[in-house]
Order: sequence, then structure tokens, then C-alpha cells
Amino acid sequence: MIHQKFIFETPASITIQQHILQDQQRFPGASGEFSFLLSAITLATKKIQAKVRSAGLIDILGAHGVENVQGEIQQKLDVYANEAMIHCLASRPSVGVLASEENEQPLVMPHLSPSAKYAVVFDPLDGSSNIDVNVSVGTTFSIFRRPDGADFEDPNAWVLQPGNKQISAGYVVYGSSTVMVYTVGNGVHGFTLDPNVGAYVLSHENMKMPEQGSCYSVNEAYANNFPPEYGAFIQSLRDGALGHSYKSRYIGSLVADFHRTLLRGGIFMYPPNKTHSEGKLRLLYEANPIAMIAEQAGGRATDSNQRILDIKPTGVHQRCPLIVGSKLEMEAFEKLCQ
Ligand code: P6P
Repeated sequence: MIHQKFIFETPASITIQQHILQDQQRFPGASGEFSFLLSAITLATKKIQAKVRSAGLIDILGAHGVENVQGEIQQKLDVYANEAMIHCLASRPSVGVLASEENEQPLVMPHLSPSAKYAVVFDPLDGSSNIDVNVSVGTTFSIFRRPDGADFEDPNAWVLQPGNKQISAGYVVYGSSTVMVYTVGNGVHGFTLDPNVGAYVLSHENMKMPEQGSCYSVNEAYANNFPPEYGAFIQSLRDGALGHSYKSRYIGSLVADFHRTLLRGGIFMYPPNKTHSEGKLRLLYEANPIAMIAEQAGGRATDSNQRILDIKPTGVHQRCPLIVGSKLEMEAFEKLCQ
């Protein structure tokens, strides 16, 4: 009996939907609501990437003119990306509250479904100031379970939870390809969008951050205002204190700078500076999802005093210093800070 040779010699592609459903099987009796929620995020990011990819061709570049809650001029793609995330997530009855970098207050979903059990926090298009110069940008997201007793009167209660309460977190980096990286707390997996079929396909299974890298990433223009431990640490890297020399890479787009750190190892830092005494990055929708991914991949993330994931938020848009990276560099930095 001659076995039929398979047409496709390569292993079968697993799409993110299949992967989520496989993961769901670990929880007998799972309702599938969470998987359906994640599919809203994958759909929204496919819409966003389509606009990002054609930004130069259609009238979507440039500022939208309105100032957002951060006091930043909203780029048109920011507005589109925010609408896409809200539209896709609002159609999921399991989602009760949304918080976005682009909205001053959290949004209560109009369905007010008593069965809503999740809140989603996101930055629809992080690094958007880079859009007009064709530098990679990204979407970040963080998913919380509705706290016991939380109702729709107090949406802040749904989202002002420490990062260690995230049930899922991730990002999409719109770079040379569109890659979605996410975790549900049992490892980190990456999926590359196959434009031919419009599906995210598993490309980086069980991602692990190298224990040491050869690159540090910080905006050295602010070095004169860094707290002393940051400058001393960077100098130690330059002096080969960790066993080899380091190169510097800084894109100015958090998701892109972190994605490189996840893949290659090393350390990313956004310290306090003259303009931002608490650092520029936001805890809820930048530091928290990045920190969960980093820790799930074997790395670490602190604000120089404590784990990012242990910080109890007091405001949706609060900022924090972010130091995230490989075990060895992070241990060396933390030792310096003591
Ligand atoms: P700076 C983009 O505006 C962003 O919020 C992050 O994506 C990025 O890491 C940071 O700001 C860059 O800030 O001050 O170095 O330009």
C-alpha cells in the first residue's frame, strides 16, 4: 500500500484561533467566551495593520488635530486604531469595561450584560508618533477578570488592578511583518500574520528570553537627568562588567524595542527624566502587558524598586519607570539599585 504523499510537506500551520481553542481545552467546561474575546483583538489588529500597511497611500497619515488625554496630538491612525479596538471588543458580551490610552475615562459597554466578566485595557497604536516616518508601531493589550462585586457604576474598579491579576496580555508589532505575541499565563507564543490567507499563524512557539543579551536600549538624550543608578549601570555595560561589550539600539517605539529584547535578550529602560518624573510609559497598558510577557518568557520587569506586576494602580493613565529584560542584566541592575 503506497501511502499518499502529503501535498504539504511542511508541518500543518496552526492559526492563533486554533491555538487559543487548544489552550481552552486545558480548562474543561470553559465556555469559550475568553477565546471569543481574544478573537475580537485579533480581528481589530488585522484591521489596524491593513491601514498601517497602506498609510502612505490613503489619506490617513498625519495628525488628526485633536489632543488626546496624554496632551499628544492624535494621529489619524491612532483614532482609527482606537475605534477598531472598541468596535470589535464592544461586540463581545463577555466584555464589560474597556480602558484605552486614547480615552480619558474607561468605557462601560452599552450592553451592561450581568454576565460580563472581563475588562480589556489597551494602547491601540503605541509609538504612533513614528507613523509618518514608517517606523514600526504596535498595539498592546491586557485582560482582567471582573473583580467580585464590581458593577458598572465603578468601571475603574475593573481596570485599576495590579498587573499580577492579568489573565492575559500581549501586543502586536506592525514591523517588517505583523507579529502578535500573547500569553494566558502558561508561556508566550508568537504568531505571524500570513497576508495571503489573513490569518495569524504560529511562528514562535513557547518563546523564551535569552538569559543574557548584548544590547541595551534607552534614550540616551536624557542621560544627564537619569537617576545615578541608571548611568552607572549603562557605564558598567560599556565597561564589559557582564562579560562582553554591548551595543545600543533604541527605536523609540516600545513594542518594537521590547520585541527585539524578547527575541535577542538584553535590557530596555525608560527611566524618570526631566519631563517625566515618573517616567513616560504608562503602567496599565504599556508596562503591565510587557512585564507579563517578559516574566512568562523568563525575563524580569521592575520600576527599579518593585516588580511592575505588583504595582497597585491609582489611575488609568499613571506612568511608571520601566526596566525590562534578561535575567542577568536585570539582576545586575537590581543589585546596583540596592
Ligand atoms: P522618547 C512612543 O511615543 C512611546 O510612548 C513608546 O512607544 C516609546 O518607548 C517612548 O514613547 C519613546 O519616548 O521620549 O524616547 O521619544
